[in-house]
Amino acid sequence: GKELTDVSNLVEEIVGSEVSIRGRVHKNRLVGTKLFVILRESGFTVQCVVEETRVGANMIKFVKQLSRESVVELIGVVSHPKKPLTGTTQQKNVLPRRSLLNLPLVVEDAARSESDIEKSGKDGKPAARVLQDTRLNNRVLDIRTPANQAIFRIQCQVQIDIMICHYPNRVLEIHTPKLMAGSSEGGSAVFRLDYKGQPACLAQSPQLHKQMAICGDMRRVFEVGPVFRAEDSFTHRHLCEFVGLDVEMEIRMHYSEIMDLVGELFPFIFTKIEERCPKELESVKKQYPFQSLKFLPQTLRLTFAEGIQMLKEAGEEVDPLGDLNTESERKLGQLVLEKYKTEFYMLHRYPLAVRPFYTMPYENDSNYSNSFDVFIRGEEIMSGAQRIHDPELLEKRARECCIDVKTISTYIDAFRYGAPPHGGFGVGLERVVMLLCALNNIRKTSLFPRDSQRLTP
Ligand code: ATP
Ligand code: AMO
Repeated sequence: GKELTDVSNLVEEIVGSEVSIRGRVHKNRLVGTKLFVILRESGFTVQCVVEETRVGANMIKFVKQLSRESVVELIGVVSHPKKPLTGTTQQKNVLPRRSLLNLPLVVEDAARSESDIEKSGKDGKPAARVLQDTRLNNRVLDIRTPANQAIFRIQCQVQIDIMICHYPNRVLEIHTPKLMAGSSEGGSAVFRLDYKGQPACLAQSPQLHKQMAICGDMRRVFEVGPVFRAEDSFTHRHLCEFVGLDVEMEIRMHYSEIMDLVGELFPFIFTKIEERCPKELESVKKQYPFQSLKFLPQTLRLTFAEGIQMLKEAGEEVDPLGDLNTESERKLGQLVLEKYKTEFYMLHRYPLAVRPFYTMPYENDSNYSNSFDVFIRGEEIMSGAQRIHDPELLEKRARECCIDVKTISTYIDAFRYGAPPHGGFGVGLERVVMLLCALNNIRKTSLFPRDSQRLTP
């Protein structure tokens, strides 16, 4: 058969030519003897005008009874509409030919989709009010909406851009085990399981193994992979399984080298997304309006103490050696935006007490540490730090943090044969996309989300 043309490619240049398209029946309306079928493909829509004089009465009868969401394939001529169209993304008509209007490939249970997901607003876009749970229960149908098609294209582009940055810089992509003998980030949020009679955990992070790769002289490594956290509570930004983007690297002089990398990587990603995904950003904005992210070419870096000072001056009560709660983080995000005109910044030199055991204490004041968090629109997307590379100190810190040292003895041993100074960071992909598009819930950026209540679909 004829090669398929994407609906998004039905543009001015091909008016008058014959195309073959495949899509879903988005809407189906009979006016006189003409059927107006809006066909949707990957979030783009086009009007197909099915005329009895061209296709015959039987075909009209057949097309009329097609349920919404059925997949059809047809061949027709692209033409200009008489009046500007309002209900479609493409300003073109397709006029199907009699002999080549194919039978539907699949007829879906459209009744369900119609009642649950596609209760359309006026211009044919799905109502935003449909409950999140209903959407997630019917995720396959939900993914078909233009905004969701766009979200996952943006997510893919973020990942591509990270790869583009890493590969030429000789950062090695690695794959670490997800089945572990012990936890790496602290005990409570870990999934425990039985590993053929041995107690085991699902990896809470590639942390221990990415550091061991550095001990194995791999110099600079990164990993993109699943991360498991047995989060108890149900929040807008915590999943029980998410995609972690992790980096670990040798440090030459100072842990700021890690922040330099982050400071370059993210402005690059933000710029590339705007360049490569303009249609997708538009699509998301149409469904969930948001302002483009404000960021500086030179990423802003504040110390934790400076952040605390700003919050205090604004009348907030904060513990200078404690962690910031979600509200304080948001508030600081606002203050930073007002003062520095950026919604992307780093906060570093956190109090040691609130960081994981492997974090390097600050050499001049052991109340603090060589660590940082990174924020988009006042919410955390990343944690990073220099790591302890002295095995005695590492073991001491693990004990102080109540880690069962037996379960990580092979990790601590890795440092006994000489280890270079090093550090790295971990980012959550779903959080980056959620905050880039200012979405209110991380479930919107997870294809099949897993949270404290959801294990299906
Ligand atoms: P991570 O745990 O990965 O460092 P996070 O975003 O979960 O990242 P935390 O450092 O755990 O951040 O916590 C920061 C703040 O977020 C906490 O002080 C708390 O207010 C809030 N928070 C964290 N986890 C939860 C949760 N499961 N439920 C509700 N609030 C939480
Ligand atoms: P941390 O625990 O801060 O650090 O996790 C790093 C980043 O992962 C994301 N994230 C989550 N995303 C969705 N749901 C969750 N439950 C969740 N928990 C965390 C966040 C967070 O900033 N080993 C260190 C990283 C390092 O130092 O290299 C770590 O795991 O975006």
